[in-house]
Amino acid sequence: MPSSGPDPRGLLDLAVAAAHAAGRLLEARPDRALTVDTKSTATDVVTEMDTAAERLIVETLLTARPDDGMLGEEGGRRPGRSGVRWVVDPIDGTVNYLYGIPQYAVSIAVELVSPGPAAQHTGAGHTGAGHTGAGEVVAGVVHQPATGATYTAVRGEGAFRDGRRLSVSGQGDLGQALVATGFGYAAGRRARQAEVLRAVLPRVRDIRRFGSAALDLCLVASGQVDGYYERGLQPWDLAAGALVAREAGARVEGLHGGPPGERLVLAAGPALFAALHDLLAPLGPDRD
Ligand code: LIP
Repeated sequence: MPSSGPDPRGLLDLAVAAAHAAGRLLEARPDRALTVDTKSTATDVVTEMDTAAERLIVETLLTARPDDGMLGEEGGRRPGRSGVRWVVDPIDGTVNYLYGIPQYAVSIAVELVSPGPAAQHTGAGHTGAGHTGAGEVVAGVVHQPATGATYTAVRGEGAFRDGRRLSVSGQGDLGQALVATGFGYAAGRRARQAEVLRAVLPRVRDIRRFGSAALDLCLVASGQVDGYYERGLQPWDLAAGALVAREAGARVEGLHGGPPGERLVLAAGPALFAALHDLLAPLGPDRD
């Protein structure tokens, strides 16, 4: 990062403040049925609280840094002029939130982008480990409002939960590995993902499907799951949690050395990564 660039630690402090403010809003949900819309399918939902939380996060970030770019899941998108872009998922695990299940998170990552056309890029999709199509993620926070847990990372400076350093598991035996995964919203993709799962399940200790990619990646970072894979993640699901996992010692990649992204995200400690990759690769987990 150019020495003249903004200090990632200061950017992280701002991200944590915005995530905590959104967490307080989300935990103070109204005592009535939430207004719910759908997106890609009838089960891909966005609630009024997703929208309100993103609005609060964007307002907090841009009040402090008005020239920054923004890529938010619920439409908070704008190019920037500062060389800094925020990647925001106001509720990762929206279905869990809707059902009152505490496994949901606020995910905010910040990337440094090269000024010029790339800085205008607001597309989804990762182009490399730590990149989100326009720059490199240098800091991130994943906050679980229901428990208060706050996962943080600055590139090159380790990963933490509530200030305590995290480290991935040393599990190297596939048959003893606890592996998290997730499923898409489209029936055809879910059927394909079930085929992959059918082949994986007998080969590992067990599977966990918690419902939040950002928290799944943080559980890899803390060693509370040994590995994670999922197809269909967007940059806002992935950006902060991938940095936390990598800074805790995980490999976070696609297949065959490719970058993590919508096609597939695979995360595990170095002792397990190759075995989990070689189990998955022939199954075509990156194809519908
Ligand atoms: C969710 C992901 C999760 C995936 C869900 C959903 P959202 O993100 O975090 O890993 O399995 O299908 O995509 O939609 O709650 O922000």
